[in-house]
Amino acid sequence: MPHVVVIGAGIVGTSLADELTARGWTDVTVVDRGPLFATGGSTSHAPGLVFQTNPSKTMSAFARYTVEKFTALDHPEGWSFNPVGGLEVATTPERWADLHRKAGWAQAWGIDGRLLTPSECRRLHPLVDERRILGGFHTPTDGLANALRAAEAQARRAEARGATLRPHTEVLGIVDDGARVTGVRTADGVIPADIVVCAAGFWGARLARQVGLVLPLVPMAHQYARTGQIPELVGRNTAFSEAGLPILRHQDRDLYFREHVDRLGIGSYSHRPMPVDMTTLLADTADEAMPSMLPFTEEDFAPAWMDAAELVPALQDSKVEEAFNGIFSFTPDGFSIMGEHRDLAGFWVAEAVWVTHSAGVARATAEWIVDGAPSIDTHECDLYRFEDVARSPKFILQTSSQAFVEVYDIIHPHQYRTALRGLRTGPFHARQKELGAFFYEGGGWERPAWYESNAELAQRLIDDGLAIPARDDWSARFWSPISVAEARWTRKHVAMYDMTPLTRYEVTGDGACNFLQQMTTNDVDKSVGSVTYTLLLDHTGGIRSDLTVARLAPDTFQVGANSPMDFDWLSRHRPPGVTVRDVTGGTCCIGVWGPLARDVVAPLCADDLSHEAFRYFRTLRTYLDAIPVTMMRVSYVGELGWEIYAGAEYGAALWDLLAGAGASCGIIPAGRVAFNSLRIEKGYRSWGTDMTAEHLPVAAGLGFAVRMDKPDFVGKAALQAASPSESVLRSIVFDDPDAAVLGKEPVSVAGACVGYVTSAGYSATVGRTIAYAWLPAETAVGAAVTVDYRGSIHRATVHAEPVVDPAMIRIKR
Ligand code: FAD
Ligand code: THG
Repeated sequence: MPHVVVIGAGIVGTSLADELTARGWTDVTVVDRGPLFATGGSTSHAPGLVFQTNPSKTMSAFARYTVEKFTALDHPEGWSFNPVGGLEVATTPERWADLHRKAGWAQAWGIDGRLLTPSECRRLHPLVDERRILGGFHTPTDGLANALRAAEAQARRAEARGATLRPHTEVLGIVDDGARVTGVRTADGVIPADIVVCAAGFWGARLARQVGLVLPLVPMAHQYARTGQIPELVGRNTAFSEAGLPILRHQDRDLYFREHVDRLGIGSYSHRPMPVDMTTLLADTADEAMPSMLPFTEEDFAPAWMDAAELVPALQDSKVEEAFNGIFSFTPDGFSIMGEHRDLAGFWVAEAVWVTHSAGVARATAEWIVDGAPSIDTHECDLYRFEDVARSPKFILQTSSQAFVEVYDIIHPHQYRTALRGLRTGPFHARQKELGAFFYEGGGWERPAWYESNAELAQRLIDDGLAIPARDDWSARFWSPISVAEARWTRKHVAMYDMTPLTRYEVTGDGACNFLQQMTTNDVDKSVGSVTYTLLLDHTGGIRSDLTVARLAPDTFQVGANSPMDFDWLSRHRPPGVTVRDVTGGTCCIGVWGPLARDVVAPLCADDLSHEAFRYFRTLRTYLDAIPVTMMRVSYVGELGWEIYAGAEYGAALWDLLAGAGASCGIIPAGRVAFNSLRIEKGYRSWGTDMTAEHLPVAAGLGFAVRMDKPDFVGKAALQAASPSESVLRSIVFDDPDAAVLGKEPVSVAGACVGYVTSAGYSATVGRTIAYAWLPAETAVGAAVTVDYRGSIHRATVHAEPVVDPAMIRIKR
């Protein structure tokens, strides 16, 4: 049995010890630098509010499991979870609208919740001044965790199964044999280990750096205050129950509240970000019992107190009695960090985890370690989700600070980062700026969403009858009617799309073909010049990504991928002699698509680009005019045309060449909003949004990319053993031309929630919004569904796929 050392006896480390030993891995040692269980880490004084509803399905599932697990824990001193319920109130129309969106997430992810009137809120929480609020969102299964008891109960259970707890044992270093961890070094010597899990809370980044890992987390101070006695609370609670009123969030003022018997605890995120420098913190507090507690900075709390007293008038006669600035981890995107070190086998991390998600993260980590993969999708938390650009100290600090500022803000699903922009620009950037591109950010890249230069064209099309949906304020953000015109023009004429940010790798070497055959589901061992659409599966058959694999030479492949996690997955499995190189940065790509694409490109090329000579899903190295390019006849927008790749140094010339040659055909540049709507019309999925590792290929509508007759590939055995999935990904088309959805909305049949939307786009071709939704497998084409979009109920109909061009006439001509 492998020996596991868990670093950290906070809520994460103890929960992990419990989950590992429950799976029979009982040779577990949990070490902590502090005493048990008030170790001095963040868990020691977390007030333990558990609000389960989260835009992320995975984070909500983590929280649901925490509630379920803590509820069932046994601790001699009392409850580990007190289900007082959760109440979030709105004091602005924007927040009230957003609580409707939140109610939608709750419904979609299976959390009980209801919107309440102001007086219903007051009945539930009599301290709230109902005149200040527009309404509230109540979740009866939310509540309070007693994190210290939960940690102790889980640790003791693990101990009873054979685990060892070692307080006052600081890990000073990680010991390895060059390839694998072999133990951890402490003042008392080395504790041998086959697996080491870093669950060291905000110490984690420092520890991981010793083994060459960058953990993008920032220890950040956050204010928590307890009031003196509040007369209105006297007699309501016992010392045992501590609380009976729902935990309360006043997100418009970055505040939360809980009861401590006859006092209130108030947490505030309304202050400036206070990142903590670990070098000085640990030097200053090394001898202290609670390094995670900094002195209270009263001046930061003063405005929060005024805001708190406005919502809760009972505070007006009270004051802060004890308070501190507590430290815990923030990450650039608010998600936890989970996974195994790629270059040092056996070194795992479970970091930046709230009490709320702790049991869920611990379970998924234990499954990952013991079974090889977590049972739910964890890609949002993956250790290798960060692009290089996102791993500099400056980037990590700025974006994590921003995440702190925005922790309770209303975040639009298409909202992009504003800090540290302009770091990754392709060779077309200057041209795009001249054309009035509206830039957003993705993967660190500046990406055009649409071009103002097309405004006149849009007006002309509208005058000629192109319908533009009437969008509400929310769905109109990060969207423009111009994108409808760009999409229409692509289907009628021709457009050029900047595909530079599409992640691509060069896979080379003697064993390259065998390697890709082994890693992916489709047959990629075809002739030089072939392109294959294929999937990466994990060992359970779940979809890790979808790729295009182009064979440029017998031992040279270009792989079109989705994220740094694909690079990670391929690199982990790469045999000696095969090289996987990310070539995204040094190259560029333009997609030229539309019925006139051949008219634009063929005159520039000495090779024959006719349909017969250059077939669909083929690739060719050639020249356009004098520019060396690799052309691929592939189209994510579902039109005739090519992805045209070149070295970045040729980019400016390539753009000008295509724009010039296309002028007589009316070529326009088009952006990502049009691109997204076209790919949804065509039935193409976007990995990470439409499908994840939680889904099997057939359920996601991707069975066609799996060759079960291929000798062997990762995930094949699991697919053979799999029973049919209960849900399938379907296209739905909205009845009302003005109806818009943005993703993650609950979908109901006959009034009962049966699924959720993944992605959506307004289709210029059919004049309606089309969305993907996970629905019960038995849902038939033609079935009527409803979608709850921020409280508005939109009707839609399940449509056969793809909605546009099922016969492939547009592409294969
Ligand atoms: P920790 O509890 O910090 O545990 C890490 C452990 O690792 C520590 O015990 C430390 O001593 C040990 N360690 C570190 N380095 C070493 C080493 N080299 N060798 C040995 N041991 C080591 N979350 C919620 O969900 N809801 C809330 O309402 C909430 N409110 C909060 C309020 C405050 C004021 C604070 C500070 C945090 C709050 N949090 C809340 C966040 C939550 O407390 C943390 O996210 C969570 O406790 C982190 O747990 P952990 O086990 O990862 O870390
Ligand atoms: N271009 C390239 N690589 C990529 C993408 C791309 N890799 C990542 C991502 N996008 C992959 N997604 C898709 C989805 C669908 C298609 C291509 C890439 C596609 N599908 C055809 C279909 O379903 O009809 C495939 C048909 C076939 O198997 O022959 O074209 O945009 N380079």
